[in-house]
Amino acid sequence: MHHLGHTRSAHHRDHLLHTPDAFIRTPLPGLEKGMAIVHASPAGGAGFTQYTVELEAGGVLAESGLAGVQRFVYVVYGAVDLASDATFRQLTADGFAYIPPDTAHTITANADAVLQVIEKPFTGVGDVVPPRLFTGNERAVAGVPLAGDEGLEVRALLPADFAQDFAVNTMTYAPGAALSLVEVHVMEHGLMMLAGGGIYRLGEHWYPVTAGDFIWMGPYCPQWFGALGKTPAKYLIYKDFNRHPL
Ligand code: UGY
Ligand code: MN
Repeated sequence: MHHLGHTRSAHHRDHLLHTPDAFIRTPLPGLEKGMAIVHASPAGGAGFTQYTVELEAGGVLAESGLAGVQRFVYVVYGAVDLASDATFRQLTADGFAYIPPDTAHTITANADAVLQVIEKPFTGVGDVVPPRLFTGNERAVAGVPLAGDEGLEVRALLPADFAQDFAVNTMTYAPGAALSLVEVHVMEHGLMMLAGGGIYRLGEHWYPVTAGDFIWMGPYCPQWFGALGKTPAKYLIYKDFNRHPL
């Protein structure tokens, strides 16, 4: 059906709301039998990339070939096999992998699969080296209440370690739960709504959001979320972390 010139997407200097009605699918080097929907990129003001990859059965995502770039992969739907020289792991729904820079690998779908992919150049500090490849599943990560709020659980998918120059968490809001303040911070965010919905405040705008929507928040973008509806709202959220801002 035609959208008659309307979209829920919005693009401002300090934030992007990217909704499925505006998604454009593109090929990418290293991607076979699959398409990418690029959400966040340096072209849009971000210091990282985040994109959705939709794979058919037998589809493969291989390394980007970009030197010094680390990758984080989260399985939104389906299952994939991650293979590198040293590793072979199956990742099922809510499974994830951290892949260090310059690591040849393939991610192969057994059946239709949907991934979130985040890439960031590794920022060294002192003699810190990037972490080794590791995998996990979000369902096995213990939730921690945010600031004592039992209605809002955070699951940290990456270890708290200065080797890690970014963080990826899930945040799960009980119906009616909300951030206790409007956050303003130097870190930027890439956010994919995984379930439920609510209202996201970004800068001076308030947006209804739902599963499948993506948000980029630039540094200092005022941000607040309140969950609406009868089921929990959940999102996957990236931030640059653990490095001096200068
Ligand atoms: O980690 C965060 O900064 C997170 N609380 N931000 C957000 O949910 N918009
Ligand atoms: Mn934040």
